[in-house]
Amino acid sequence: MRTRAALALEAGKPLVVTEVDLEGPKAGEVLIEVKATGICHTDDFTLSGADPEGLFPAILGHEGAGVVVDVGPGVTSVKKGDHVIPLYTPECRECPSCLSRKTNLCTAIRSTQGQGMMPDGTSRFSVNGEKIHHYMGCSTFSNFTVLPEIAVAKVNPDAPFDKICYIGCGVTTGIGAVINTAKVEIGATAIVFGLGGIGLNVIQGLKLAGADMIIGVDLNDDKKEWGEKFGMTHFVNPRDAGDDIVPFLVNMTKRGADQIGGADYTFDCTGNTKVMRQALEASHRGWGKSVVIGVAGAGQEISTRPFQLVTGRSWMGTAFGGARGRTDVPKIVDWYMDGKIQIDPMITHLLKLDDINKGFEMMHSGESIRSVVVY
Ligand code: NAD
Ligand code: AHE
Ligand code: ZN
Repeated sequence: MRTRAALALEAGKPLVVTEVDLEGPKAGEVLIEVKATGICHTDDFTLSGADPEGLFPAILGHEGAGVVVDVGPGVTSVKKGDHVIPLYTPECRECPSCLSRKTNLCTAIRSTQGQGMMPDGTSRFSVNGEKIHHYMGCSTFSNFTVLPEIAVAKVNPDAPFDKICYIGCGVTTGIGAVINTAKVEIGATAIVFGLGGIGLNVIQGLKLAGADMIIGVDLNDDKKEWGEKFGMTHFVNPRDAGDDIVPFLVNMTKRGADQIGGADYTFDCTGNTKVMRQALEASHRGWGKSVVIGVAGAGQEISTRPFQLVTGRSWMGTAFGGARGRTDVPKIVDWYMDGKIQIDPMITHLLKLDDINKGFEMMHSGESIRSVVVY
């Protein structure tokens, strides 16, 4: 079949909206009509050329929602007409990682996914016979796409596509980082670095978990109002914090008889390795947990004095908020439908596929929180 898609032809160049050829689903695969897709900073990261796994030409996009329109042989868990969210972290429930119950990082199809292929090592997308790579196993910047059945979560059919697509990455990553990865408790103190599409969901997760002091840090003062909407109690612009933001934040979080500062939990949602270090060092001596969420480019490394870890801080990371997609994503959709979490205010712009490059521009300028393309 033919479908419209935004093609990433080469690094650093705008996407090109065009018709592409799409083969139907093979064994164990499903064909999805994508109804809406968010634009995440990770799409921009890969398009920029900084992603060591980035492949071109490709169809990017990994934050979608849609309907199953066809299934390949042997598919049993979903059927035509089901509403689904594509999962860049699948859940096969059979691999050693899934069975370990210690991680959400299913390994069933990770190697072919990283090569921009379906599990059989081929691509379903092409233009004039030339292969186009899949991206993160999802390629939601195409009106129709093919995914393995283990990489789709069946969700409540009443849920609006243009909102729940955000659960395909940003919402789940932010809230999951708090609940699944950091396991934040009632009364905790926390610092969130970077108040974009992910950081605001970390704040929303901290509020849900019952954190007391929630400090947001961003270079953009407009993010103060945004953070406060979701439960942030204090805002710091690093430019107003003197030469080193770490002692500033440690001082802000001083409490107890010994007056040792530092937050119980810190989260990097910037992808900046210097900020990751600040986040670790602004966590509390003895028990602080610092969670890396941001993704950094090829060749970038994090560093700190080992003393920071010797004195009891833990440096951890999370992908997709530690969520097991087929199990957890339907529940998060229900939380949204039950009014337990907010999504609507964070979706600041709805775009047509033809205008997808505007979504990237508004992400760069800080004008948008999430832009969503509606097909
Ligand atoms: P975004 O562009 O919406 O937000 C980034 C925010 O960080 C902006 O508000 C920006 O002003 C702020 N910022 C940038 N540099 C800063 C600095 N030095 N100090 C303080 N604030 C700074 O991006 P997003 O969609 O929220 O994504 C954030 C990061 O998370 C990206 O690196 C993205 O690739 C990554 N990500 C990771 C996962 C995962 O599973 N680990 C999932 C989604 C996104
Ligand atoms: N390809 C990059 C890493 C990118 C990365 O870490 N991606 C996250 C999801 S970001 C969603 O917006 C992820 O799921 N990581 C786990 C995995 O298996 O990729 C690189 O640096 O090579
Ligand atoms: Zn993402």
